[in-house]
Amino acid sequence: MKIVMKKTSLKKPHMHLTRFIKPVRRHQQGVALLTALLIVAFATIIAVNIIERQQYDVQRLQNILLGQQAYLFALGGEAWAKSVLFRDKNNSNTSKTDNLFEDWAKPLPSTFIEGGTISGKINDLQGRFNINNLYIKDRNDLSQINRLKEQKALFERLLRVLEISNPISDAIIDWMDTDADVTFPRGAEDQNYLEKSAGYRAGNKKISNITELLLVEGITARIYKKLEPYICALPEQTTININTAPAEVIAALSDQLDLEKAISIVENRTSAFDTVKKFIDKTKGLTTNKTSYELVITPLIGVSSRYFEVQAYVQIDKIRNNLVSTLKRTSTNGIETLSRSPGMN
Ligand SMILES: [Ca+2]
Ligand SMILES: [Ca+2]
Repeated sequence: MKIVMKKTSLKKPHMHLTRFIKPVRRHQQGVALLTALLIVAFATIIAVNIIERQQYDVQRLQNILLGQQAYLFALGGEAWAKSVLFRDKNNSNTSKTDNLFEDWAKPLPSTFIEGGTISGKINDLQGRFNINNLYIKDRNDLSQINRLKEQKALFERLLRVLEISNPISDAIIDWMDTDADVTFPRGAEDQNYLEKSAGYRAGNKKISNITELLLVEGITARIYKKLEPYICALPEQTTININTAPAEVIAALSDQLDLEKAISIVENRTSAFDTVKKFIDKTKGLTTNKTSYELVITPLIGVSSRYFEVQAYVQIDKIRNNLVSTLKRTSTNGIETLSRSPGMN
């Protein structure tokens, strides 16, 4: 028996399927290509972001390193100042007085350093009024009361010279004294400060940085700006060095002086006064009552200084570092750093 296999044709339906499948596959391939392109595009965007971020991080790191380098150079400037002041005090020709003809008073001109420049200068802080001279520890101590009276009168004369009409001295005294009793008539204590929208209390201790004065009742930014070049905040009572004080401070030393007379004193300061007496002898001709002039001015002045300020300016690339340091001469003629702060330029 012959089995006849019936030929079945698969060709026809297969061809039909192919015709059907081909457009679908092309469509899928198109989608896959688009997806791949999108992934590449996204990956590129992410990669670009990462690179940009890395570049930003690298730049930031570079700036931090340059900033640290600039700060170290500024500390070098401070060390330079210390060595100049040390030499001054340990040389018999320059140790007796501190005056503007000495080496320390000559600014350090802009000098090249690796990658930039450094410049700096030393200012005598005792050429200014020390705001902590208005600090009184014990109001029962007559000598402290008398000293405060003299210093308050000096400060109020300085306010007049600077044309500051707000009576702010009582509020400064109250800010620093340890009690909470309001000084008559213009004082201010805790109750004045607690009433403010962001209330705070009086410092009730010596001022460590003159910017603190901006918290004191009656001291506006305008008043502070006028006062700032002529005041300092030192940890102990100090006299004013008549060899370095500007005319405004000299004018405030006595009621019998004024800015015009003080300018002539400063302009004629062609060499150092090595004693307070020599300064008084030279200037008393400008006054009407020589005895009272001498009496008032003697406890207020001196011819040398223990406190100095160093300003160091460093520029490396686009990075700038300004450092202001307060230096103190120790009793053994050494120099120590009392404080450091970023300076303005
Ligand atoms: Ca000196
Ligand atoms: Ca007080």
